[in-house]
Amino acid sequence: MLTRIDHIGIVCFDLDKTVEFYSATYGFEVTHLESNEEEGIREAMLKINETPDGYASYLQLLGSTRDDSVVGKWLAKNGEGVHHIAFGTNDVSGETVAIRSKGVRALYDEPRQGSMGSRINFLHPKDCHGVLTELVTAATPDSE
Ligand code: CMX
Ligand code: CO
Repeated sequence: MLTRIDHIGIVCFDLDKTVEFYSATYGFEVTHLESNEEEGIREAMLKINETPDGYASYLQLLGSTRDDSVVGKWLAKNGEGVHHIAFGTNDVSGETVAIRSKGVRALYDEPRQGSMGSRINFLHPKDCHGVLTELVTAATPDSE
């Protein structure tokens, strides 16, 4: 079962300036910062609210450290803006199998490591009416 919006992924040209915008304009606070050199991504997680399933919803602000990263390529083609939506579940593997059986392509055979120790997979945007969709099992309830 998918039980929350885990996060909205937003790609930005300048991560620090965008964090400042979300903080100054809306009062959202960064609860986690992470870099993934392999993926060429820097990210900030801003917690929006706790959710009834014991976890939380976030904005995931994504910056690129390399032009050839997924985020770098997206920026070159589309500029900054909303990049993906992520749904939370207790069982990313089981959900991926169930959704794949409905004819939706998952990008990875097995879940991979996501931010804050989560396990994640992605559903192809072309099979989801134009929305890149991520499935997330968080590491611990309301982890920060
Ligand atoms: N949302 C909607 N559509 C998208 C998309 C997105 N984020 N990214 C690509 N597309 C569409 C493009 O518009 C394009 O459509 P057209 O052929 O009609 O023009 C098509 O998909 C192919 O796009 P592309 O630019 O050639 O991109 P790629 O196929 O190389 O990559 C994807 C697309 C989804 C496979 C790639 O973005 C990917 O592997 N994503 C998963 C990893 C990821 O997004 N990491 C960053 C976030 C990390 C995190 O959340 O933790
Ligand atoms: Co994400």
